[in-house]
Amino acid sequence: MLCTRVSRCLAGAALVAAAFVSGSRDGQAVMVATTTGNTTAPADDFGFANVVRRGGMTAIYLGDRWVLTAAHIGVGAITLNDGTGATYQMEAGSAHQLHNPAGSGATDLTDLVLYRVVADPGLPSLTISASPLGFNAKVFLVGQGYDRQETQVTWDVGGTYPSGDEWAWTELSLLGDVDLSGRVDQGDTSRIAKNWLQSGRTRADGDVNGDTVVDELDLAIVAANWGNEGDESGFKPLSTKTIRWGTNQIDSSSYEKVTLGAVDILAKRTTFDEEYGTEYECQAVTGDSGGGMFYKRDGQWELAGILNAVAIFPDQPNGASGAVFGNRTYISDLSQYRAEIVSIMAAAGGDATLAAIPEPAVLTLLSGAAIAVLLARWVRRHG
Ligand SMILES: [Ca+2]
Ligand SMILES: [Ca+2]
Ligand SMILES: [Ca+2]
Repeated sequence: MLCTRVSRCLAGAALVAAAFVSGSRDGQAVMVATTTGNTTAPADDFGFANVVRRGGMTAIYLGDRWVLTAAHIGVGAITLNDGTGATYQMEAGSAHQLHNPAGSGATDLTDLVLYRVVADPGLPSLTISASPLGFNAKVFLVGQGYDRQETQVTWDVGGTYPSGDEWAWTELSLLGDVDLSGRVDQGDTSRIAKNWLQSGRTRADGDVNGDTVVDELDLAIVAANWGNEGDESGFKPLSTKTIRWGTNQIDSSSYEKVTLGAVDILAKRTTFDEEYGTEYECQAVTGDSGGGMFYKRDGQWELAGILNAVAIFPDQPNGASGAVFGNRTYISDLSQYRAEIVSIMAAAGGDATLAAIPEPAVLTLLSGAAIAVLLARWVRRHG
């Protein structure tokens, strides 16, 4: 049921291909609910170094000088995420926008582009998934999206919430919610009463203001926020970006055809879950376009997808630059595109004679570039 509504909303809503310009383009990451880390390869490395910067967005280095990214962010030089800032220019005329498979009922072209860089960055080659991921498959998502603020935010949402598309968001203070029930209420005053005038206490004991003493100052904060109960919660972005990985699970069994402006993608979907999330539950945000989805099948890491789009709530604060629980990430299912990728790469032949000649980063050329961001809105099923 929900799938139907989402698909309809994605198709019917005005998908925004916005010119997104920011003064800071020096890095970007998926937002992870449980950490602001994950900016280096995990112990079981899926291929973190192959995730590179493409302007203010992300691309994946496949091997043999080939790069794969989202078509809507455009082709061009890539910059490695290894601290050297080594940049590799695109080989002129090497770009191929990929096609949806015949018979898929989708548009001819899709939101993926494959191209070559002029020199070998010396990174390993990736394996592209030959078969789709199943429901609940645990995946790693990685990209150069906005960093998040440290503290989780809760909003009261009015307007037509929870249906319709005119939502009015008001940030709430749940400071007095010392028992973390999601509401400032009697559970919190009970804790305060139990520890009344005690010192050496923590927030969980009722010390709301952090002076370690439970007293009328804490009670006053609880009173001021009494009854506050959030409708939605999530994270606001910082202005900085970093390549970061997170985890999630596929929550669609087959691929979905998702329309992004003029093209369709055959996509897998993840949802940013507050409860029952994975260890590093994550959501793609602005800057993650072109990032990768990695999956370990029978002990072998695969590149299973490319991050293309997100679905966010109506009038969501910070748009696609923030992450609210319930948001979704749409990821091209590369098993649908593998045959074309492999045929293009094979036709060009390998090139072992090119030495690795990294050029210095030219960050000034990248800053201020117009970058398309695809936004999708959907209306959440309630209850
Ligand atoms: Ca409470
Ligand atoms: Ca106190
Ligand atoms: Ca999830």
